[in-house]
Amino acid sequence: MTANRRVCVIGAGPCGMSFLYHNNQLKVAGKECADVVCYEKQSNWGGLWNYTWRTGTDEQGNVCHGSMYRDLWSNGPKECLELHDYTFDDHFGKAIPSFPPRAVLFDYLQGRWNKSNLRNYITFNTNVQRVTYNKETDDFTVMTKDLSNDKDLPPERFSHVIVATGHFSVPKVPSFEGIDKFPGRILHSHDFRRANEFKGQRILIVGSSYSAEDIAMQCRKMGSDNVIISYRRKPTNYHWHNGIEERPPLTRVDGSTIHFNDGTTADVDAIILCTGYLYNFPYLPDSLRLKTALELYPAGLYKGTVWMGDGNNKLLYLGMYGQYYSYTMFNIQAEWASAVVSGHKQLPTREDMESDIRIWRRKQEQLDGRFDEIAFQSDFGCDLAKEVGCTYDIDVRTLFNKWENDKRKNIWTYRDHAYTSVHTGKSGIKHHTPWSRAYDDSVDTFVNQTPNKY
Ligand code: FAD
Ligand code: NA7
Repeated sequence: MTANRRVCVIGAGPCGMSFLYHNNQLKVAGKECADVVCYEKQSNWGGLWNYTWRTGTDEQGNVCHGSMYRDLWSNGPKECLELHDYTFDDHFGKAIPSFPPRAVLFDYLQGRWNKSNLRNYITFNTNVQRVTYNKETDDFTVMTKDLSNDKDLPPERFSHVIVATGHFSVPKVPSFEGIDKFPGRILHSHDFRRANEFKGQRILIVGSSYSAEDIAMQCRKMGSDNVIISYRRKPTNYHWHNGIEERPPLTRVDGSTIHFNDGTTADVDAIILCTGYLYNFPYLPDSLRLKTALELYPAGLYKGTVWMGDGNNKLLYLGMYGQYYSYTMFNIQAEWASAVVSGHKQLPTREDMESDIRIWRRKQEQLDGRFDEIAFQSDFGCDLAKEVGCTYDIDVRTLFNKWENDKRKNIWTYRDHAYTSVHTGKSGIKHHTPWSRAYDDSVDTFVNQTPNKY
């Protein structure tokens, strides 16, 4: 039963797919649901999890979406992103270790999507070029392009638009004095594809967040000579050893010599800018466009979702926060969004929505460090869960706290720990090879626990 709602979902990554999943669940249950079309510019679903070797532009000459690299393993325990209605045991039929490689997580996601035949809702190789809100008719016009045939398609009208195009694809690239004369390779983490390329080299990593710590370890693991991580405002404060060290902000580059603001210098062969990403929605006009830095609760979105600018509450964003929680948060947010879109959940008055945003953003201002941030995002997830009358436990802050503590104890071994699923009560098994010596990231080697091939 469709509820006279025609919804355009932009992007078939984990967020867009979560929306398709929940709308389909309503349909299967015989409840009112929306008529949904999802446009995906790539030829497959999965968003960032759909690995590409390409950098720069894709096969059609558009900005390459992918930012993941070979040998990328989950940076959080799988038990923190496990879906209650489709556990890892359900998918693989057996216990697996807690920190899977990218391909294993992609396989898991696809299992749930295939089970509900969600591919049917997606129009692939189709780029959303422009979205406009029509005040008179209170709906949206969406302009798309068939990328395979280089052809603009006729405009389509929709009652709602769901923005699910991610925010880790357009690199934020700062400049530094003298960097233009640096003789070695300079790249942003968005274009990092394989650490082997940097074997035997001395590497400078700029930035101190997730990409910085993981790419530093990847490079050392694959044989880089040594790695320096240079922070701007906050050091990672992990106990770096084994060829990785942390230094303060870099002040200038002089040939291959890097100068840091404590007066020290270092000679390096390559610079990897792990300096984060820009939110980028080139298909949205200013009145519909979220403009923010990376935050846990960006301004202008009720429940992190409903756009408070133009669009009469019918433009919704998914996944636009900094992400401790990922799949489970996308899932609950999409469940909430599909309830709103299909009319099962009414929005409060505008004043109440604004006041709710203010409360969350005030709480966000008080946060001090990662444990606080984990608690904040857990509360946000629980709030959405309460809104949709969710009966399972979405709150895995205890697991996230353990994870953060494991990293603080030893950053090199945090991926070797096992965690217990809140849904099955079972623990992940120990992997046959410690992460620092595991060179084969294939599904077969990981899931079937066959020993290292290399
Ligand atoms: P995306 O995955 O980015 O998907 C967005 C989709 O929108 C893409 O398919 C894209 O092609 C499509 N699209 C974009 N523009 C258009 C357009 N104009 N028209 C049509 N389609 C369009 N999360 C974890 O949980 N664990 C991890 O270990 C982890 N590691 C990460 C490592 C890296 C290097 C990065 C960058 C992120 C990592 N993440 C990780 C976080 C990741 O952001 C989420 O897991 C997830 O991919 C976000 O899903 P999304 O749907 O919001 O966005
Ligand atoms: P993040 O988390 O946005 O981090 C960006 C880092 O880059 C952060 O440490 C910033 O320091 C630093 N940064 C930003 N601008 C500069 C300049 N100008 N100079 C020096 N350092 C700078 O991005 P990531 O890529 O690490 O993570 C994004 C996702 O990818 C995440 O979900 C992971 O799972 C993988 P700051 O603290 O702002 O001073």
